[in-house]
Amino acid sequence: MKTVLITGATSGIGRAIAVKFAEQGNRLIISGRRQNRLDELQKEILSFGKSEVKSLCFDIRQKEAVYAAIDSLPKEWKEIDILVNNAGLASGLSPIQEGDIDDWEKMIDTNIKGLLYITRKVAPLMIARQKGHIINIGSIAGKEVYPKGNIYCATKHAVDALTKAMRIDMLQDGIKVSQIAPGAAETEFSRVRFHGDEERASKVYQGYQPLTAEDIAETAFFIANLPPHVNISDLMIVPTSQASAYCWNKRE
Ligand code: NDP
Ligand code: 8X3
Repeated sequence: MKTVLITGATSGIGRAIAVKFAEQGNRLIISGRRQNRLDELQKEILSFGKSEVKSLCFDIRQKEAVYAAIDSLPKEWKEIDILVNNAGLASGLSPIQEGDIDDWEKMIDTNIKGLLYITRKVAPLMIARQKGHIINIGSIAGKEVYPKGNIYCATKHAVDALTKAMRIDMLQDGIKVSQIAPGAAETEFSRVRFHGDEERASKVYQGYQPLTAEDIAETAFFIANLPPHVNISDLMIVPTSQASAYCWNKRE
């Protein structure tokens, strides 16, 4: 039984990863800001009867809250084997000259700074045990830039760079660091990007079959369960209908 900490487990990809690891009998630490969603997921995981679970409710943008949450874990729960850095969002889709600064700060604070806060707190726990695996959820937007994607793409390019940096810095400590870079997956992602506009969000997934959160959970589980001498450093997963960040085969 491994101890797996997943950020952004209240929805989409993070939730699917939590369910997958719980079904396979791992010990889960789930986190996010929505306590009701954490409660509901905790209940579901416990109903499998295979797993233990703790939930930590915090905003990953708040360094003190992140640190306090990890400090609050009992000693044996601090032996985190796998950290899945998944919490993240896009907010808005505008040309840079018209961008909303609040949207920009939300993305930078969550996708870069939040990921760094929790990594800074958890990595030393792994290093102390000379054991651990960090899986960062990047994006195809961390490999390419598309029209109006500007700041979101920049934050995911930062995740791409930080994944490489973490792997180098923790190489001597035997810590695995991997990135999964998905293309379009149907989750709450577009609803959040378009500030709750359901109609606009649903159009993003029309005319082709997007990835599901479960597709990415399967990938994360595969990466996490390879032999000790094998690390998938970087894995891009896209819908068959998506060839690049802006090249699609869509039915009208
Ligand atoms: P969802 O919106 O469904 O899930 C996002 C998760 O992140 C939620 O659990 C949310 O929890 C959490 N989160 C957001 N902001 C914060 C915060 N400030 N503090 C703590 N948790 C936060 O989207 P996805 O599942 O699609 O996104 C998961 C990751 O996958 C993101 O990093 C995203 O960039 C990436 N990704 C998504 C793709 C897609 O097409 N869907 C493709 C490529 C990458 P809560 O609101 O409860 O805090
Ligand atoms: C999410 C995928 O293409 O909307 O990272 O940026 S995309």
